[in-house]
Amino acid sequence: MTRHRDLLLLATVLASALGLAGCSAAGVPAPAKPAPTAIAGCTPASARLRVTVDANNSFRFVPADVCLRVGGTVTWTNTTQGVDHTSTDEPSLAASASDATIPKGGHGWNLRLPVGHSAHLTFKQAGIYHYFCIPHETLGMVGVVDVVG
Ligand SMILES: [Cu+2]
Repeated sequence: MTRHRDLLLLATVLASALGLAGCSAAGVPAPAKPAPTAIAGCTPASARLRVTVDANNSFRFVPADVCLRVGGTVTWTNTTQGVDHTSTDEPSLAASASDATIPKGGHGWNLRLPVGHSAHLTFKQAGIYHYFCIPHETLGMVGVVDVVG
């Protein structure tokens, strides 16, 4: 009986190892992260109506987390001297699916942010929007807008 259980355990471990090896060898992307979660402490009372996000020289959106009230506006500004950015929430353009999430009823976007330019967007649908910069997504240039009503 004990031996049978040991064999089962061994088989399970082997299957896991083979499964993992098969995934990385075939280049299959890692499973998507869990469903987007709200920004801690983001409530209608704490949410803002106007937020400016800098797209900076360090390939970051600052602030990366925005707690916005329904009907609020986010303005992205390229504050660099020579780096073009985008603000993009378009799943088909994302390297990682978890970097481009759109809540049900919401819309994605793709805003170009050349040096010295700004672009803004008004959010009418509550939910969590993960977005990224097309050329710098894999460097970690990602952000989230949590829209609460
Ligand atoms: Cu960028």
